[in-house]
Amino acid sequence: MTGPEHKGAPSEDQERQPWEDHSLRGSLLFVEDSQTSAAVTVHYLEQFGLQVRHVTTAEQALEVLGFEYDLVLSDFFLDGELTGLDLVKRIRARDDDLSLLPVLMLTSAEETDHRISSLRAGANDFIYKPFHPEELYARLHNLLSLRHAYKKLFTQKKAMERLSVTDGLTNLYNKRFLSNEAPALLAQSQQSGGSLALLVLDLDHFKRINDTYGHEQGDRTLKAVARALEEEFQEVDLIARYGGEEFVVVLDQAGIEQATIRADRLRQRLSDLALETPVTASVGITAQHPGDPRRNYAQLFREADQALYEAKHAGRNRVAVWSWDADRAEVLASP
Ligand code: GH3
Ligand code: MG
Ligand code: MG
Ligand code: MG
Repeated sequence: MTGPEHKGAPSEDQERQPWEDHSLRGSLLFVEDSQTSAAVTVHYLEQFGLQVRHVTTAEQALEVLGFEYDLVLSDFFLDGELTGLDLVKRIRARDDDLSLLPVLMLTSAEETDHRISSLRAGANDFIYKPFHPEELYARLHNLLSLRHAYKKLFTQKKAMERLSVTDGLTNLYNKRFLSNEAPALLAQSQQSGGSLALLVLDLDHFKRINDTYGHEQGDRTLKAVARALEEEFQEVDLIARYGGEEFVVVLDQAGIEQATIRADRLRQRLSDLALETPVTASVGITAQHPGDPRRNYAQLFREADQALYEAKHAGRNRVAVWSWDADRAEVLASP
């Protein structure tokens, strides 16, 4: 397949060329208004092993641009209002990670100004038309290698970020995340005039489970409790394992009555778990009401913790609620 714009195209009886071995990986958005030039280029790109989406204008390219692409290959002059240069500028101006997509520009050898302006606008590289397929292959290979390395690092970074905020045993958020996030949630809730409730939960006589059935059974119990928490508080963004057998739930948009009902349902859920080693929990609750910005997160936490202490003291397996009026916790009727 030969064309006026392409040098070095292989003929039927020639040996396979190195660029024909389908060794490139990736998905490419190809912007070219000339149909003949596009047909030849797409042929090569597919031989390289790439998945290709071909459009003829920058406008279309911007419309379909998405995270599935690894690279944009664009002609400089295009049908439509926008040029390849405009396309680069718009990609680089995005406020998401698509702004980092590699762009390879197709220009003619005489278009020095366009080449310079494209590079200055953020194009990563350019290639002259007519191009030799091996040169196109080499330039794409370089850009895609960097792209794949970047994506791998990005995935690893995300995994590390996730690990740094979660608890390894239960997969719930950890104390560090809670300490950063809960005050922010409280501030947001205060600004928007909403309510927010805080639950602190501690398993009862958990040490006995470890002592009697072993640490591994204790771990399985902790995981089962974590799943029960996730099921009861499905819509909640912040459920954390605060310590060994202590958990915290931040209930956004909930007042004290609602939080109390939910806590009692959770208690019920735990007793319904039918675990090899049954477990109960004591829960302390407090809440921030709209128009009551007096208490900060640390104060709320102290109140919930004090309520938890009262629940333990009153015999465990129960819920206690902080009362502002009495300035102490009130234990709900025993189960
Ligand atoms: P109380 O009702 O007063 O809360 O009694 P408790 O036995 O639950 O309280 P205590 O704080 O004395 O014991 C908590 C136990 O939780 C002690 C510790 O061995 C256990 N624990 C903490 N983290 C883990 C863990 O990751 N796995 C297991 N299996 N046990 C843990
Ligand atoms: Mg063109
Ligand atoms: Mg404890
Ligand atoms: Mg305990």
